[in-house]
This record gives sequence, structure tokens and C-alpha cells, in this order.
Amino acid sequence: MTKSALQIARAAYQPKVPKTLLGSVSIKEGGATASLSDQEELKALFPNTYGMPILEFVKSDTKETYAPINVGVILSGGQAPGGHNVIAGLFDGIKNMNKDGRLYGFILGPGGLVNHDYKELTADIIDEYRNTGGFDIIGSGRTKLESKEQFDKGLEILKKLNISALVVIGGDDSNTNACVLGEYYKSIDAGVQVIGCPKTIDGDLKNEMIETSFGFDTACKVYSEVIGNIQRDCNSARKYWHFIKLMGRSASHIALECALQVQPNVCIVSEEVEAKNQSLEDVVNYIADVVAQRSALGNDFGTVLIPEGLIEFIPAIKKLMEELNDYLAHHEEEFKRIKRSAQREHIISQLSPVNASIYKSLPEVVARQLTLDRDPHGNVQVSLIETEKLLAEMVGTRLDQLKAAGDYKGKFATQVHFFGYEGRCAAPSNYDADYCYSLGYTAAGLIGAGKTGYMSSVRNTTAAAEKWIAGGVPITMMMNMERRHGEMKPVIKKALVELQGAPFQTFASERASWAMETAYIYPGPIQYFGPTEVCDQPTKTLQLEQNK
Ligand code: FBP
Repeated sequence: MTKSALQIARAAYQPKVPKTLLGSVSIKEGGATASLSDQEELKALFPNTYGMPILEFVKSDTKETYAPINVGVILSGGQAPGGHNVIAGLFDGIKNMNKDGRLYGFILGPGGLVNHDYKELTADIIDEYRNTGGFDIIGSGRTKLESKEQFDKGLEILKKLNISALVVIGGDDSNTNACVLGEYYKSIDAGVQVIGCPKTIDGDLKNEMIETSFGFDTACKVYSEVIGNIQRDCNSARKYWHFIKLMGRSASHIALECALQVQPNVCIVSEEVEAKNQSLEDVVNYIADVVAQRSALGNDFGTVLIPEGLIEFIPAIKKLMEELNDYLAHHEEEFKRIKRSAQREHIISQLSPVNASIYKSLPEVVARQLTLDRDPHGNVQVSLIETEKLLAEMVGTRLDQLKAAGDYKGKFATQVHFFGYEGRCAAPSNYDADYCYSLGYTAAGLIGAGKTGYMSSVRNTTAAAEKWIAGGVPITMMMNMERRHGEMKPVIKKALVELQGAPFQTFASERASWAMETAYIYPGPIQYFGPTEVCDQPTKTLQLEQNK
């Protein structure tokens, strides 16, 4: 494979790891844990893995010896920068315990386990992928591992390869399934441990013990670089309003982090829209007012950041989507058989009167996008809903009204963008390279300690890497019961933007001045080599959350 000079230099990068992971380690156990809510139900669903203690690796004077361990690894869901380093850390951790241990990667996600599609990841393969972006070492997929048949089928290949531990690198849904799988294997004494790793650019898999999901740092830095470039362009030509939708599924963490990095004129935060019970018109009017006020100052240009999940946080649309989800969960095939031209009318006839009238009021294209296939976890594929176009158009219409009333005299020309896929496979920042390698190495440690049903956890990551704290958190501790596909299910609770939290509060205290002044910041590209204050900074979200 021909490589760029940066790739070659980057391959030699040695990720920084917590001091406690190097040399001999032992495990410090905390007290028993409980799930976030629904304790009795969850205890009954996870009798073997509920309530386990939090674990922390600490230095030890005695060197443990280990028999060789064969481990399987799965990359699940959307790509996130740093996945290859999780695998590299896992590989090095396994080999450090006993050089005869082996690592097998299942191909194209959880489906690879069920279909017995795998490859052994040897040292030369791992070395090719160290510090690189992407998930292409084994590929990823969204097959949902949930049935006993899938678990049993998976067990056949695990047994055949003498694999005694499986690492699932995924988001909240994939880690929920990893926990269900771990519980099942334990309940039948299968002799296979299951460990999760927190992945997703969306940043919504975090809690007290999981500071951030990997990939969020790099993806936000890539988007912020490009938004910064757009802001410089728009401040140079002074003729466009740029409507920029950012990936992130339901949560607005990415949009908020980018706003903190680039100081745009407008950033919508879905969680606030919901909390204030705003309608689509309220959001449109707010943006149009900023456009009109900037225009009065002579500035007919600006930037608007939009989280991709916005539409499902507008309370009225959220209720409509809940009804649509339930309907489609039970009538998917029947709906697909209806002619495309008749689908809209059919949906209207099936919905309650309130939701039917909201559905009717949506532009054709958005109404259609709301009924597109859900992903295997039942989520609406919000990345396919063109909110940036919808808002740009609606703001234009509103400005026409303001013009007719004599309240606006400016020019309104728009450009629309959607940033998501551009950042998911970027070469990991130093933060993600270090964090991911540490997560993988920690996962190996949890396996060596015989644990199952845990998520690898690395904390204190706003400090220098050597001071990071590595350990494991029982996955059941992050769970509650939620309605999915029309049924109550145990799931890891998604972390949405907290309106009382420091990242949002900081943004809220600045946004009025960012709207009127052109206070853009141009962060520039991720730096991989150079001073630590340039290359090793975590996200602003994390720094603010940790009061740094
Ligand atoms: P997960 O990490 O939860 O799998 O999702 C990441 C993500 O990038 C979301 O932000 C986005 O909505 C979705 O994947 C897009 O999915 P796909 O890659 O299937 O188009």
C-alpha cells in the first residue's frame, strides 16, 4: 500500500497510556452498583451481571502470569476515528499477558460472528493500521445481535476458535446487546466473557464513569476545521448564509462542541428546543430574526449550525414520530407494498387526528423521509432528513414576510451543507489515538481478570495521559427500560445535552454576542505533531464538564 508522508510518520506514533496500565497491575473493586432506574426489572433480566462493582487498575508489586487467551473483536455501527487503535491496544494487551494469545476480528460487524466470517489479526496486520482512521481492518455493520439463535450460532465459532472473550466496540445500542450477550453466555456457562468499548462520534455514550465515547474528539475537530474555513469564506465574500447540518443522531453534542470551537452566528440545540416546547416556526423565526438584525448592521451573511436530530425534538413532531415508529414496527411490510404515490395518504389515514394534521403540514420531502426504513435498532435515520434545506427554505419564506411588512431589507442567499461522513474516518487526533489505545489495552486487562458484562473505562482524560484512570464499569449500571419497536426493553441510557451543564451554559451566555458580532474562530486542521497545547487538547465539552 502506498502511503503519504504523514501516514508513515503517524504509523510510528506511540500512543500515550495511563501509568497504571504499564507493568504489573492489580484490580481495586468498588462497592455494588445499581442501574440508573428500573432496578428490580433489570436485576431480574440480568441475574448474573447486575450489581457488579466498578473496577480500577492499580499498580502491583507482583507480576501475574496468564495462560494464552484467544479473543474475538467486533466493530459495530457507524465508524468513529480511533477504532483501529482500540484493536491495536487490545492486541498488545493480550500479547503482553501471554505472547501465544490470539486476536480474531469478525468481519463487517456483529453479522460476522453470526455468519462465522472472521480473520486472525496478526502483528503485521495490526502494524498496518496503528493510528489510522476508519474501521476497514475488519469492517463494521449494524446487524443487531439480539436473538438466542444468533447467540448460539456465534458461540459455535467462538468455541471452534477457542475464543474465551469477545470485545464489542460500539455505541449505546451495541453495548446494550453486548451486555445481553454476556449475560446469556454466563447463564449457560459458555465460558465466553463479553467486554464493551464506548464508540461513537455522537458523544452520547457517556456518564459518570465513561467520560466520552471515542471518535467524538476527532470528528468535532474535523467539522470545526471545515466550518471555520466556511466562516472565513463567508466573512470574505459576505454574500451567503450557510446552513450546516451536523451528524450526531438525537443528541446535539457535536453541534454544541463545534459551536464552542467556531463561534457561529446561530447554533440550534435540539434539547433546548424540546425543553422550551418550541415549534418548527419558533426555530425558523429565531433564525430569521438573527438574519434580519445582522442585515440591519450591514451583514447579509452568517452561519447556522443544525444538529441532525433536530426534527425529532420538536415536541409535536416527536409525538408524531413515536406514533409512526409504533405503526411501522408492526406494519412495515404492509406499508412497503403500498404504491409510493399513495403512501403519504395511507399514513395520514392511520394516524391519530392530531398527528395526521401535523404530518399533513410537513413538506412532501420531509414527510417521506420520516417514513424511511429505521435502522436495525429501530432508530429513525435522521442523517437522511434534510433539515438544513428545510430550515433554509422556511427562513427565506419568513424573511419575505418580514420584507413585506417593512421589517427587513436585506439579501438572503443560502448554501447548505451536511457534515458527517467527512469526519467519521479521519486519522484520530492524539487524544483519540491515546484514548482508544488505552481503552483496548484496558479491555485486555478486564479479560485477563476474568470479567464479563463490563465496559472498558478510561477517566480523568483532561489530565496528562499518564494520570488517566483505567478500569471497568458494569454495563447494567448505565441501563434503564425504554420503549423500543413498541416494547419495553433494557437499554443504555443515551446522554443528551444537559441544559444545566457547563458546555450548554457557556454557549448560552455567549450566543447573543456571536449572533450579532462576527466573532468567528478558525480552528484550522488537527495537528498531530507539535506542542502539547496544540496537539493534545480534549474537546471543549469535556474541559467544561470537568471544570478545566
Ligand atoms: P453510531 O455510532 O451510533 O453507530 O452512529 C454514528 C452515526 O454517524 C450517526 O451520527 C448517524 O446518524 C449515523 O451514524 C448514520 O448512519 P449510517 O452510517 O448507517 O448512514
